[in-house]
Amino acid sequence: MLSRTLAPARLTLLGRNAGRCAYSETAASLYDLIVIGGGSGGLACAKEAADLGKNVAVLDFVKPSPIGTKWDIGGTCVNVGCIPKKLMHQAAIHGHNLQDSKKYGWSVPDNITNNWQSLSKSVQMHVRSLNWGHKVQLNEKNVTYYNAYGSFLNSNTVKGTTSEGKEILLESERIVIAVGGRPRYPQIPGAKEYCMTSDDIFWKSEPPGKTLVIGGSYVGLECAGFLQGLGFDTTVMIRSIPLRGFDQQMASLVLDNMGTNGITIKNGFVPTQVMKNDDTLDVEMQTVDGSAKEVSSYDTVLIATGRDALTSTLNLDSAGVKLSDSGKVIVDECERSSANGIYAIGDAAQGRPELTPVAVKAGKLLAQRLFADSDQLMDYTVIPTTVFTPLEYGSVGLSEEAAISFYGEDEIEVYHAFYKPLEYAMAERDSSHCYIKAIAERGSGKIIGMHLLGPNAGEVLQGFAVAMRCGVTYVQLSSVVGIHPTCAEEIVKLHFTKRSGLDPTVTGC
Ligand code: FAD
Ligand code: NA7
Repeated sequence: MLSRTLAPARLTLLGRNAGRCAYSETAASLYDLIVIGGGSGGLACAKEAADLGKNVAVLDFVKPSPIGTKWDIGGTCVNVGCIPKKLMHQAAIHGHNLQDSKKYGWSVPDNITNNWQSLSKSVQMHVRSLNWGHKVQLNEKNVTYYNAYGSFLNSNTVKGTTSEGKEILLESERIVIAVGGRPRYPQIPGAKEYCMTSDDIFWKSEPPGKTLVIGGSYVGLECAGFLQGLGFDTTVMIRSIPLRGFDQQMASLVLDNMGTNGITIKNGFVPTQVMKNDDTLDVEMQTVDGSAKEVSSYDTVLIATGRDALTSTLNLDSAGVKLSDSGKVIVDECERSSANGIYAIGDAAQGRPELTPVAVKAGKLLAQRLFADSDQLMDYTVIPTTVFTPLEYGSVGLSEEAAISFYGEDEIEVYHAFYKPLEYAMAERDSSHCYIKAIAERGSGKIIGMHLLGPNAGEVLQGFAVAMRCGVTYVQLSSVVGIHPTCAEEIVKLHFTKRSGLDPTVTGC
């Protein structure tokens, strides 16, 4: 058992529980569970443990970004990730639909424009309502919330430090690290001084104007997509391949579609310097092999070159927690770190898909294993996700490349189709990138990967992910009657194989 006989040098208690500021003692507060990080995973774990009757503390603290953006409880997803991103994506879709609506008989002016101030204000208000909702929920569940930065003193003592430098000590036999990550900056002059990241863009009050997005992955392509959709001249700089880790045929269709939508793609370039020039930013860039250099001016430069787990300031050595080379907490299948009683979930844990529902589920299951005699582990396989580019790309299971390398080309069958969404037909929208691919094991027919590029891909693919978890085969998939006229029905109608070499373009109804 833990003792309460620590001798903290200076303790000011900061907890807010059930609306009360409750403390002014000199001993550490004892909890059944301490969670460091009040984001997707940490809050889910804390609330589940509280529902199981446990005495839980959550520490959440946001250090401002290099250009000073800060936000409240809820973590990346709520404040600077999924939620504001999806809302801005939705705003861009509204613009597109307004243009289409003329074909549907609506009178719409030719030059419709988006008001960034108004959009960002609405987005920020929604985010603040979620911050408030999280605080209310913690309150209702009697979870003690500390707006304090947590670090370890030893394997069962955490020190919380507030923005005013006040300190508190907390003790528990069980501590969960759920600190997430923050954007990584390239080591070039001007990056931190003049550029912004996804931590800033949603909180920017002035319109971004002509924007360069650096980075060809998930975050970079999504941000570039909504910025262009909102009417800003947008360029994406990609140093090697787009959407590393995703199916590369799908990734190149995503990129082609973005190019068709008017986004400039600078392939094979890296930035070397960002300089301030009156009101604009001059970006010096060169090809990856250094053979060509150029300088271009932008109003905003948005860096999306990856994220680092926030583990370096947790004083993990004092607790015996080991990190991987990439700075993430090494965990086993039970989310246990190398230190007894210390666990890690979400983006800060090694080898976990960096997705909100993954962190949430892992957090809930961990609390159930710790406090409700559950032995259910988190299953990190067959996790669906969607990249919210202008044309959404939903994916679950293996990419074609991964399926080939795992099974061999002769052992898989790829069913595919180019299709035309009905809503595109009347609006005369380009549908040349609307494409579906289902990859099956050739022997059993079991579907091992599904990829959809089209409107509402996230909504469509969720149900198919359920089928995949149940081990659906191609024969079962094709036995289902479609819902007509939808894009989703094209998945159950797939019949052309890549092997056949036939044109997979869907014609007729
Ligand atoms: P976080 O949500 O990052 O929470 C960690 C919290 O801990 C933060 O509040 C942090 O400030 C705090 N903290 C850190 N260190 C300390 C400390 N020492 N003491 C106290 N508090 C600390 N995922 C999806 O599923 N769908 C999407 O559409 C999607 N879009 C995204 C878009 C963007 C732009 C980004 C950046 C991410 C997106 N993600 C998306 C990923 C998703 O946001 C993360 O996977 C998820 O938030 C991870 O949850 P977490 O609990 O591990 O960490
Ligand atoms: P990712 O997925 O790590 O991708 C980073 C991208 O940035 C990728 O295209 C990299 O190219 C590129 N990159 C990395 N360093 C540089 C430099 N120095 N110069 C130019 N380009 C660079 O990060 P994201 O931020 O997109 O997403 C992280 C997670 O957040 C993601 O999993 C989501 O769930 C949310 P490379 O492929 O290495 O050549």
